[in-house]
Parts: sequence; C-alpha cells; structure tokens
Amino acid sequence: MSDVTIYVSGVCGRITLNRPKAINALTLAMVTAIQTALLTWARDASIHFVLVDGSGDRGLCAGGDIRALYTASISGHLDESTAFFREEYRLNFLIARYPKPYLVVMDRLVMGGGIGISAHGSHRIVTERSELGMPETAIGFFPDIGGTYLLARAPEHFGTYLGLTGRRIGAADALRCRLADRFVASAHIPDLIEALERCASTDSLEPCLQAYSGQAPVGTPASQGEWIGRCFAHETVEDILTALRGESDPEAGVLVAELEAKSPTSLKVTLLALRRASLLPSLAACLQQEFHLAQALVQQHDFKEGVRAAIIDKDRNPRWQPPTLQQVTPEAIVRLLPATIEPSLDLSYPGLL
Ligand code: QUE
Repeated sequence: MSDVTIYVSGVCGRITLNRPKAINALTLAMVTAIQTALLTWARDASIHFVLVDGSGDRGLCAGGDIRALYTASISGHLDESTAFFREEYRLNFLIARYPKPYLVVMDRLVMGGGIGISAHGSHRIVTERSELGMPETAIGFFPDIGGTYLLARAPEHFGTYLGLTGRRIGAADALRCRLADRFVASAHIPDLIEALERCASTDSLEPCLQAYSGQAPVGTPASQGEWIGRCFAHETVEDILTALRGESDPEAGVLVAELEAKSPTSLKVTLLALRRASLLPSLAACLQQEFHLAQALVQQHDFKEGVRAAIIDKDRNPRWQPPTLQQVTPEAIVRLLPATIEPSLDLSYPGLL
C-alpha cells in the first residue's frame, strides 16, 4: 500500500494522503508521487482540476518526515535531507503555479509541510475543526515550505506571530491570514467531495463549492486584539518580548513564556528570514532563501535536540545551544543566512513552468 492514494474520478484528479498513523506526515516518496501525478494531469486534457484530502481522523497533514530528516542529520547523510527539501519545495512551487484548479480540504491538523501542500493551492477549504500552524521554532527549525512567503504576506504582522510562536489558528484566522479561501462545515465535507468528484467541468466548481460554503465561527480572542500586530512589528526578538511584557492583556504573558521555550537561534533566524521574505519579489525567491537556510539548520545542534525532545524521546525538554537570545550572535545568524543567497534550487518544470 502506498502512503498516497492517487486516482481519477471523471474530470477530477484525486489525491488522498494515506499515512494516518503519522497524521499523513509527508515522506519523500509521497512528495514524489504527488509531483508525478500533478505533472501527468497538467498535460492531460481530460483532467480539469485536482482535489486533495487526507485519510484518518486527525488531520490533513502534520508536516514533513521530521524523523527521516533527523536520522539523516545525526548520521551525516546531508544529501538525503537536501533531496527531501528540494523535492518538497519544488512541489510547493508547482502547486502555487499549477495551471488547473487545485482544491484542498484543510480539515483538522494542517502543520508545516501540510501547509506547503495546501496553502499554495487555488481553492483552500477550512472547517470548524481546522487547526493550522507552523510549529518549527519548537524543533530548532523555521517556517519553510514557502512559509516565509505566506507568513510575510499575512496582514498586520500576524504571520510573524504565527511563525515565531508556532501557535495554531482556526478557520476564521486562516481566512484572515489568506492561508484559506472558503469555509465548509465538516459535516458537509463528505457530500462536497462526492459532488466535486461528479463535477463535469471547472464551470461547475464555483456553484458546487458555493452550495456547501458557510460562515466561519469567530477567531480566537488573541487574533482580535490589535496588540499582536503592535508587538510583532518589531525588528528583533528581544524587542518583541519587551513589547509583549508591556501589554496588559494576560495572553501577552502567555506568549512570552511560549517564546522563551523555543530555540533562541530559530527565533532570531526566523524573524530575519520573514523580514527578508517581505522584501523578496516572489515565492521562488523565498524558496531559494529557505532552501539555503533549511540545509544549514538541519546540521545545527538545535534541530537534532529539538526533534529529539519533541518527537524521538518526547520529553519536551530541549536543551538549546546557545540557551539564551543574548548568546545568539549576529555572526551566527549571518552564517546561517547570508545577505545574498545563491539560487541553487531548480524550480523549472520543462514544458510546463
Ligand atoms: C514541528 C514540526 C513537526 C512536528 C512537530 C513540531 C512536523 C511533523 C510532526 C509529526 C507529528 C506527528 C507524527 C509525525 C510527525 O511533528 O513537521 O510523524 O506522527 O511532521 O513541533 O515541524
């Protein structure tokens, strides 16, 4: 059995992530299988659109195959992690530029690499059970998969808040951050999928989606307050923490504690990558920066320690090195993310993109 189910239903190319025991976390084989299907369907005139969902009852996708990246990192097989990032980011770019409608059901958990195979799509559906997040600063990594592009373009510095804290958001906030387009109540999702699989052309997509769409329940209280945008607008992590400590909302104090538990190096390099991404002209340019940073970070202590604490030993007690923001030098950050990035990721698809 493959970890991704691929078939055709009428004019619809269907992809179902099928690794439910790992919340459909993306392996290299899954990434490659999705890429191959999308390329085949892009050239096949009998396929009019693509519909993606996930099997199991925990979520669309928990992220990338962090366990495999960890194993590659501790055994020094950097070619394996490089191959994974290359194919994953190429897939993210292919989805963003896909010439046919790419519909995706972002039900329940959608994190990290799961955001990468959904938020770049053209028709992104969330439900009242959706939980979207970019939790990588908790494992000594950063919001990749085009995350720096997406988060840097979310309104009112809400993307900086998401990328640094790793907080999950529901449907209303996902719509507001432009990570999703449409709300459908989870009770209607099976009927919607069945109806979409019966659509005869792209002309019937909008009416079909419209028939099942509804109003998202209101967002979290935190997302309503303007203080988030005020605090996360600062240019250094230290200044963000100082601003949060000066806020009266008790939720700000909770965020301080959460940020203090993340990898200090991850926080600093993530903030810099997000600020640079806001100045970069395209998703392609952001992916080039991410490809450089991902290869540098997987070799670092904090990635190995972060994955160990969160996923391998599950003791939730990472010992970051250096342990404080003050001890992360500007030189260490520049070594990870130099001012100019040599484009080394091939994002071309001959004959298509
Ligand atoms: C950060 C991440 C991931 C994570 C936890 C983080 C991630 C990922 C998983 C994950 C979750 C459940 C599984 C699994 C992997 O957790 O990318 O195999 O069963 O895939 O803090 O980026």
